[in-house]
Amino acid sequence: MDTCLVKARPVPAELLGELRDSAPLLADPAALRARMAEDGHLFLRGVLDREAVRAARREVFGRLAAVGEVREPVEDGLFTGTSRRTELEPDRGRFWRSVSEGPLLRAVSHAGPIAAVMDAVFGEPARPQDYIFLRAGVRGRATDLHYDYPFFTRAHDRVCTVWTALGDVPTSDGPLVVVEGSQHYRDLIDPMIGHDISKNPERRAAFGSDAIEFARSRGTRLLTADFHVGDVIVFGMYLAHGSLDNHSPIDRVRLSCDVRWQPASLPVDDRYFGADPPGTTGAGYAELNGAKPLTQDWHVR
Ligand SMILES: O=C(O)CCC(=O)C(=O)O
Repeated sequence: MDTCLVKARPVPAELLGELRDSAPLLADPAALRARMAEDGHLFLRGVLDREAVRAARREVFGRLAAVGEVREPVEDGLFTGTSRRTELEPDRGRFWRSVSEGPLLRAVSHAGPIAAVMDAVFGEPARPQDYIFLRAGVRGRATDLHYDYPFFTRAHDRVCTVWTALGDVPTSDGPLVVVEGSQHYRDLIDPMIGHDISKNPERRAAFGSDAIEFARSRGTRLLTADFHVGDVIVFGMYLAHGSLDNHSPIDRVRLSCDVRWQPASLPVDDRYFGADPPGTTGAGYAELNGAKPLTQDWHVR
């Protein structure tokens, strides 16, 4: 792995680990579920159709190229440093919704191999939320550590996040990072139970300390990997995660999506389902960071 940065500081070697590949366990769903219960996540290398993922990447970056944000050839995902999105697409939410509903993206995020993977993870037929968090992150961007519980457990907690690298995402480009063992941090998890972020937005989901300080204080490690086309990571609502900084030396935009899946037999949270889902706050796709034009002013947050 290349240098991993958090808030522009390298993660010390003793606080860093590599995600272990659980893809071989797909042949044994009981063992797969045991691994999920043990680790709180499953890193699955090469489980998606690589050509389909590349097609999804071209589809999304093609839309960003049309608003002046990404250079040709679009599959390289290089940021131009400027944007004409606001003038060309003044309705941010509508634009982002249309990008998020791209058929080639959906063929990867909501159908194909991932559906069988998630049936195996739950041990019963699974379904994805319609709402998708598509993330195009320029250099300097990162996601603070948090648990997903406050966002997605209004109906129940048998919900998993599937985070998909839409292209290679080496550690220099700021891939997902998880906190090893954080599914056991009762001091953080117990007070979170019943916390619904949209009912109590002033109580932040993110942690106060950055990922390096947090890992050090817990005597644990941050786990990540050089993600390749076709890789996904699946994790539950009780695993702390965030991302590394994107410090791509060539200004490559980190492209990924995350979608929540659940057993099809269980009730759904209406906010994330339907033809035009309202999302966490009710603003639909307009509420997502992805809906904002890419700018060089991104700061790590
Ligand atoms: O992709 C990221 O930067 C963060 C993703 C995340 O928080 C999630 O998938 O729940």
